Amino acid sequence: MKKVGIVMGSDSDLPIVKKATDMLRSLDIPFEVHVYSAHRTPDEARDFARRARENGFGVMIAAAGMAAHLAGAVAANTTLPVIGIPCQGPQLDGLDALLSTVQMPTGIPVATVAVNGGGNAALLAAQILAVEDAALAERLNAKRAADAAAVLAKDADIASRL
Ligand code: RP5
Repeated sequence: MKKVGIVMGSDSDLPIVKKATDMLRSLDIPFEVHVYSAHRTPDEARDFARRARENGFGVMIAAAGMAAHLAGAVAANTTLPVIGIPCQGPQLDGLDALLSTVQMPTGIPVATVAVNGGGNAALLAAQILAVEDAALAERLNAKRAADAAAVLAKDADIASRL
């Protein structure tokens, strides 16, 4: 199976990235994680993206906060699909990172998930890989069914809590 390549701009983004790695692990999807910054280590971020396809990656996830240019910088250097996670920083509630990640120019797309949306980033990566992987698609179907059953259990219980 193709791997998911994950980069974060700082180790301070780790709690958000952990949501993604936990989800990937639960779906038996291999991944590799790095701390590469678009601003502090631009050469390493660029090289990882440029070699990603030949190194066996199928999707990239980039998590960054504040002036969050990492997902765009990765996307500029690969034609693999890139998923951006805007991470909430100390100011502006993550709106800075959201706009920096989502507002990409035509030609260099970044599929941007919600602020701090590590879980959905992993699920979107899984769904991309599942286009060509029937066994993974089955695992995703099973997760959807389990999630729905959990909601219906809450529905059955809600009246007793009022
Ligand atoms: C961004 O700046 C990182 O992705 C992080 O979210 C933010 C702050 O980084 P640190 O100062 O915590 O290393 O590049």
